[in-house]
Amino acid sequence: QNEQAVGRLFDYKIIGIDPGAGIMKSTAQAIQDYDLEGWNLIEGSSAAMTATLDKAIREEQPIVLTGWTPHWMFNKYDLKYLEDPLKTYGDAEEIHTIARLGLADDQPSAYEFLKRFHWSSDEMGEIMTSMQNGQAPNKAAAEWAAAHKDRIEEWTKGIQPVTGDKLTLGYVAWDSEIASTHLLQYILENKLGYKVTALQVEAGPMWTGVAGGDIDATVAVWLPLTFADYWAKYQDMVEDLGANMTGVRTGLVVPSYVDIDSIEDLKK
Ligand code: PBE
Repeated sequence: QNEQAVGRLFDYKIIGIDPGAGIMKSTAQAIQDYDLEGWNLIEGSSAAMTATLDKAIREEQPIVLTGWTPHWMFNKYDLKYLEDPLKTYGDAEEIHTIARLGLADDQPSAYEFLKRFHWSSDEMGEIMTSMQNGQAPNKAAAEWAAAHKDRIEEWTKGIQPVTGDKLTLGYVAWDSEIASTHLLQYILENKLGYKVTALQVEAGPMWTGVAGGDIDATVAVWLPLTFADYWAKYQDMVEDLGANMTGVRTGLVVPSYVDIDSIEDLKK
């Protein structure tokens, strides 16, 4: 490979997350679409990726990684999305809530609450930032709930509480979904009387869990693009309760000091 090539600066590596994530699939597609010959997409986890990012930034090294918004990393570091002229990462995405078939009949209170639940990326960002500052997810969620009683009231008003019924929420350990799932757990337990298991799984088992009925619901479904494959496969086996957040985004991200603006530039 050419000594001057841009890819060399980055060691031909895109730092990714868990292999089941939709963004890993979009990024494999981006490598094809943008003809990024010789580039490797590195698998890992959200936590490993942000640790690698932190180190690169401290050393002011070039790095390119899979990124999504909302995410605390955009508050903590000076980062930018690379332009995506081929729209491999689609346009704005939404985060949907899906439930297992039959939840509406079996657990109408949880179902109604999940259907109503809809918030903004700024609101989610407050929980993520508190987690990032070292607060445990359940504590961060409880604090957020205490500070936003009006929102909790909107989401739960008139819903009949239950007495200790069990409910399982599935999620993947992406920072955004850790935040949302723990908030839901908090509200379902403290306002609606459920006993909630927040089950951390990989993306594939999250979908098969809801489709098979072992998981009651998840708030971690990025559509239309990020989870297009899983959606195509499982849409008839789950119920879509609609978007819980709109205007979210995925793509490739670099620190602002990296002198590149578009995914196309990676090929140079
Ligand atoms: N994400 C965050 C996920 C969905 C939530 C963008 C990393 C993904 O499947 O890629």
